[in-house]
Amino acid sequence: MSQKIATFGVIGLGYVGLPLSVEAVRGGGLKVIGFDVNQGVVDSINAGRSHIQDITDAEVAGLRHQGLLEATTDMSRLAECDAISICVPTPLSKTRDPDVSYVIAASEAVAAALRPGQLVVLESTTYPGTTREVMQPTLEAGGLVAGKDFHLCFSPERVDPGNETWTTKNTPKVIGGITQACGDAGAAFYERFIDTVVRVSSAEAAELTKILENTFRAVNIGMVNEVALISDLLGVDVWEVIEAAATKPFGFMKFTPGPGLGGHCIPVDPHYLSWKMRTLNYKTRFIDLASEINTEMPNFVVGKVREVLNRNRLSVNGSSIVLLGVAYKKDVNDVRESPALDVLKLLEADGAEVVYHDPYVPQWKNGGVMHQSQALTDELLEGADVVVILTDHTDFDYARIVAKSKVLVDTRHAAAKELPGGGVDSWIVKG
Ligand code: SAJ
Repeated sequence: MSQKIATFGVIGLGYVGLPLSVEAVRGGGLKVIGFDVNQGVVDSINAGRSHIQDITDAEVAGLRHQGLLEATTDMSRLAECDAISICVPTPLSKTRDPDVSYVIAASEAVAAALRPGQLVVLESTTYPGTTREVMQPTLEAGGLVAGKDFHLCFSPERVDPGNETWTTKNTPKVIGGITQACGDAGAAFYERFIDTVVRVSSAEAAELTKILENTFRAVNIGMVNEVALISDLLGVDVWEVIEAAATKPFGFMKFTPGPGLGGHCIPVDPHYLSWKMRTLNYKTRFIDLASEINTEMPNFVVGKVREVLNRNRLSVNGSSIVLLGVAYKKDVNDVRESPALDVLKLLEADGAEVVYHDPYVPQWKNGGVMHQSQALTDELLEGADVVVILTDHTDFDYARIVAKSKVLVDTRHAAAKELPGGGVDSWIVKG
């Protein structure tokens, strides 16, 4: 059946869906119809432009020119697709519970167009059970049966934004079906354009695999952030300790402390598992503790700003602070869940006058206020009471930042190499 698949539908043309679409055309000889509710995204792709950092305009324009990629908001055209992947957001609600409304909306659109022989795959990170408990009933409502009339699988996305080494094509792809026949069909399909397909026995196993991957990161980042808090109390340089531990050639994996946990994956996905386990009366202690420590880090960073202002007999109130980097991690333009949001709010709550510079984020809407990235002039650095490095973008000129800043707090250990003698402590580089 997988060889008969000629037209591939991708719902959600974001950092997962657009690269998946491009790879399916390039490697799988497929024609792709991309579906998105955002007319601007659809128009941009149909005009041969990419709104995603990892895909160039030329790649989109080339596929458009060959007539192998088109985008639409018309969900009825899902009937034209032999295979459909759902790559929509799975955020947390305001009450920090899973919000699977986008998955449900996409499932309902697929159900309305479902026909025998189609393959449907959910890629959005979600709690174990979503595919079988939420998607399957929605898709079977019209009388077709999963594993018999159509196939239904879960296959987690593993896109690492900005990672040029590991791409959609060469990152191993895990997949599990509602039935074995579903898994067979899904694996055979992805094998047409993804180098390595890893088959697991069920949709639940695939869903939990992804949550394990991201929980592993959240918990280890939480652990290393706690080591940073401990080192600060002990007067030990946490960066020195981590570098030394990382010399161990086995049994250790390096994670680094920072201003907190950002992105729309790592701070979010483990809470999908916590929520699911609460429904089974189980408390996911590691996830909850890691979250407690990670969400403490912005406050710790602001404490360092207060500390260095105090050393200079200045109050936070009325001080001028420059944040360098507001994206959630280096070399990306995404500010979702960025710890910079929390640092800004805490400093402004104390009356500080805060501006930012981030070449990846020309403007930044925060709390209804639109902030503009300031040009990184000598005057900006020299005029600040405190400069705070929040995101260690590769192309920052750290030597200049150290030279021109009177007082510098570095939350990423990015500028330390410019001060061989070391700073005041692991965080206050100049003060
Ligand atoms: N962070 C630290 N210390 C670390 C590593 C990361 O503070 O040692 C912070 C980062 O600054 C960032 C957050 O954690 O704010 C998350 O960073 P991340 O490196 O986990 O990257 P994400 O969220 O962009 O994407 C991750 C993917 N990244 C890596 O594996 C390196 C991957 O786990 C998933 O494919 C992706 O989440 C996803 O979509 O689930």
